[in-house]
Amino acid sequence: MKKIALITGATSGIGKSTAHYLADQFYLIICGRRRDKLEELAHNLRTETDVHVLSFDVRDQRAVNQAIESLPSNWKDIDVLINNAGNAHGMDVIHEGSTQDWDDMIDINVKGLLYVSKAIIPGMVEKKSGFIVNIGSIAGKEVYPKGNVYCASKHAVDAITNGMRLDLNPYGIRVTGIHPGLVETEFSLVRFKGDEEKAKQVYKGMKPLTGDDVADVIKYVVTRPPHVLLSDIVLFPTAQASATMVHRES
Ligand code: NDP
Ligand code: 8X3
Repeated sequence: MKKIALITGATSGIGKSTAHYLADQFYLIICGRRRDKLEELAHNLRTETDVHVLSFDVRDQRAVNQAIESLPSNWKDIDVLINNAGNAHGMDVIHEGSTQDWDDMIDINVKGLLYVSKAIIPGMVEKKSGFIVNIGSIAGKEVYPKGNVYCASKHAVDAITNGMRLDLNPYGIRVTGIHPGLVETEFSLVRFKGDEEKAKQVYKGMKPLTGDDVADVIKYVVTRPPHVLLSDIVLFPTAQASATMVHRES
């Protein structure tokens, strides 16, 4: 029988690709705010696996708990948690940043990840098994100009990931941090508040990763034998050597 994987941020980008990549080996709980996109994805995935849709905002702890508690009994035994929901909001020097953007990034990328984890990890502890994959970023390993609060939120994800691995070690729960560089998804469109031209510039003259590239690595990580743990992975497109060094053809 297949195990159950829950993916946050499955309505687009890395999360959506991950749902497609995991469908042959897992039953899937797909999460996000945009229910129409989740229903469409579920419809497409159901040719391959069983799918349960949960629509909630990770910022709202009550909604997170209600969603997880609402799972039918045959969906409650979650084996794999992919904490992927998140975004950058804005890209400004620190003295010009919007406090709303700061709140959004801390509330979604950090507190949202914690709320979802708190709702699911106790079940893993009880059965002494489970797998958690936290999607960090190269922004969680380095800080780049105007990245300030987004980088802080992803450094927090890195620290939380390492803390989870320590605390959950006695329970046989594996915890992996995956830290991608440039991936072309809705990410830059969200960061630049719908400005398509600005979003396109981010990937100009280089070949970025796709959501599928990251999903492929996630699938590899979560399908290793039970005694094997890839703890921390930085994943770049070939044209990228660091957060700030990207080779571009002009
Ligand atoms: P997308 O914008 O394509 O996807 C973001 C996902 O997060 C969407 O499914 C969105 O769903 C969900 N999400 C955002 N806010 C909330 C919220 N408040 N509550 C619930 N779900 C939410 O971007 P990516 O696929 O690129 O991003 C996925 C992860 O990868 C993020 O954590 C991002 O920081 C990280 N990352 C991205 C990189 C890149 O270059 N693209 C590089 C490194 C890391 P919905 O809007 O429907 O709620
Ligand atoms: C997304 C990658 O370089 O835009 O986390 O921060 S970057």
